[in-house]
Amino acid sequence: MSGINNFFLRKDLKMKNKKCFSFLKLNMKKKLINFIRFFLISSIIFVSLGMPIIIISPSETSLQIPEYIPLNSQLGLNTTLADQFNPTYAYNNIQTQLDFGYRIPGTNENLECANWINNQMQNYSESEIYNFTVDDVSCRNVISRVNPNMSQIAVFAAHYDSRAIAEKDLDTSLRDTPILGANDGGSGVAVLMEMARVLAASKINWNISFWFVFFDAEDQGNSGINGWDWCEGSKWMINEMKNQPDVYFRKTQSLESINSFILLDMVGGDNLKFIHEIHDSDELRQTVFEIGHSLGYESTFPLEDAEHNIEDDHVPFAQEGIPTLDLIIDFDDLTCGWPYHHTTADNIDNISQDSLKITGRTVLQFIYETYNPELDFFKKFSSKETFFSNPFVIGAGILIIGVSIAILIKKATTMNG
Ligand code: 1BN
Ligand code: ZN
Repeated sequence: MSGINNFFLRKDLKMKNKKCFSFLKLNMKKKLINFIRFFLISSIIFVSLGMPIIIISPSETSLQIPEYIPLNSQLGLNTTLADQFNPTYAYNNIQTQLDFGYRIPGTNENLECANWINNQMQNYSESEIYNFTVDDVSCRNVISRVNPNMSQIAVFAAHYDSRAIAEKDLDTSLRDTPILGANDGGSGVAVLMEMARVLAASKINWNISFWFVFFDAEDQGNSGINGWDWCEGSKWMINEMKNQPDVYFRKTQSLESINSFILLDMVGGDNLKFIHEIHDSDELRQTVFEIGHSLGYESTFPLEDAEHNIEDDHVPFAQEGIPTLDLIIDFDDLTCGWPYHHTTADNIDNISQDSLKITGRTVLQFIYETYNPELDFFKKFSSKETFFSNPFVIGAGILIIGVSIAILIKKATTMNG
């Protein structure tokens, strides 16, 4: 009896074990299906989060190559926008800045220069000063908006501060003295002011806003002022634009409204040759450089060249996905034709009106060809920001991979146990 009982008991136990085992199997199967489901859904979310970035960023969105229309038909003038750029006016704008003296952040000379830029620009635009501090030193950026209320914005920028030390001067006894910054700072400001004059006089019904931005505190990194970094003014501005957009942008505008950002830095030296900067939009560079070629300035705008990495005022904007272009020379190459970078020889004697003209004419021609109001769409330039360099996408990717690994580890340990 007990033998029979035992037999049935064992059979019962076997049945129970079998049931339990198949239940476990079913459970694991379910878990596996759930895991695959989770993985697929996460992947779909991951890809669809990135999709808008892929869709928005490439250039194909609204490509329209404008046909050149002589401006006299729009302006009633026998000239083009580029032809109206007066290099002597630009040259005089440099001289006026130098007349203020050294425009080191926090000095009266710097303040007077900012006020002069702001007052001059009020003749052509709505111009405002934005105060900020770096280590308790008062600094200020200037933004001048031509045609300010449009939903798209083209930004043209330069820095107006001059460096506190001439650390590369051949005369070592002068390396602690400040530089005048005729080219390094002054030239970009001067060309922008002359461009603004031309644009305001054009009376074209632009349907884009033009911003002329004059940064303070760009040129004090590497012990220019102790403890300061390069580009303090532009870093401060981009943070403020993100934290307090209403202070900067008009209705319908945001950071995404910026169609292009072109920085002019050291555009007034002899033998002008602009570099290819690594943070820049290849497309924006190609567009501007080809226009330079079409105007006959082939050596200034080389279509093929090695890439350089310069931490200039455009970088904080490029890092936000804005298409940027830094028009700057290879200042470290002493054979480049302008060997006066961060020396006391960065003065008016080493400024070329021809280089100011080449830069001003090319950028004005870019404006005309890209933002001509007769175009249905403005070209959308791709930026260097890519899908996989977007912090949001990187974060989502890390999260998914982390959760997947955690689930796999948990699975492996429960299976072993
Ligand atoms: C450009 C002109 N810069 C300064 N004067 C920016 C810069 C940043 C230069 C880092 C060298 C290194
Ligand atoms: Zn400099």
